Amino acid sequence: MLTVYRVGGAFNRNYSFFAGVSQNSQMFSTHKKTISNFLRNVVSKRSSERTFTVCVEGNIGSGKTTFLNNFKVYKNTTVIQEPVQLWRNVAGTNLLDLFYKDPGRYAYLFQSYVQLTMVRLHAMHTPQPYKIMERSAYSAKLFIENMKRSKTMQDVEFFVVDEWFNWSVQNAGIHTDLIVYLRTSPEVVYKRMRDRARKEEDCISLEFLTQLHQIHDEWLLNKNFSSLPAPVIVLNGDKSIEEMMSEFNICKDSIYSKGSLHEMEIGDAESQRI
Ligand code: TTP
Ligand code: MG
Repeated sequence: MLTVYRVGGAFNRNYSFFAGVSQNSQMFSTHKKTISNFLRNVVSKRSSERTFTVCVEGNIGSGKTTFLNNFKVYKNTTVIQEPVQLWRNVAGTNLLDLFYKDPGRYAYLFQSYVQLTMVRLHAMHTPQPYKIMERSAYSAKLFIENMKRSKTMQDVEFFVVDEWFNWSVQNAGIHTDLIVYLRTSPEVVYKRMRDRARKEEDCISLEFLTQLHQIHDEWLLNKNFSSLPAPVIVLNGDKSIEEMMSEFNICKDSIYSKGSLHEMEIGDAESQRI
């Protein structure tokens, strides 16, 4: 059964910490405690029952795969990268490529498959106590919402994929304990995407990335898109790979030490946050 954590008042107060709103020292110290307590609560409650699942979300090119790679050295953790390779070879067909070449024709088919592969990864039994995933079935929903808004997908196609999504959430053992949102600016991810040059993504425009950015923000920052399945940590994904290491360390420590963040680490990182 799905356990839904809603982000309540306590975590909303934390958000100002993550957003880097300037704090006086007293407030800052209160936030440190709140975050520690909050994460300790969430992590210990979930990990005592079953695998603790963290989903890393963010725009195309926000650095999700790189962020996940850092977890690979930990033997108590299963790292599940997004199955882009599967989408590129569906019974010998590159569905990702077909989708970008003819979105009107292939969006529904592509998103159906994306959703199936994501649900399978959620449902996959992993022996380790921690499971870190690139994206989730939830964020695949952001893409279909964007396709509906841009009329790439017909309303009825959206309806069917969305029904599958709703059914899966209720019945397919999908759960998330914590979401890490690598929040980026569209211009930064546009440049990264051009630099990495994944061939199927040649046609992606800055406008498209801006739409996806907005919808990620609606969901994970403004919390007015659809209900959140778990608490959210927002990190500044615009930073360089080297700078992201300090962000990673905070996440890692708070997850593995069941939420007990060390004061020094929080203090160090605060000034760098968005
Ligand atoms: P992302 O899921 O954003 O993965 P990424 O590897 O590009 O991100 P990062 O650099 O942060 O690791 O996108 C993979 C591709 O799949 C991209 O072209 C967008 C597309 N996609 C959809 O079209 N629909 C979906 O539902 C999802 C999840 C991805
Ligand atoms: Mg990736």
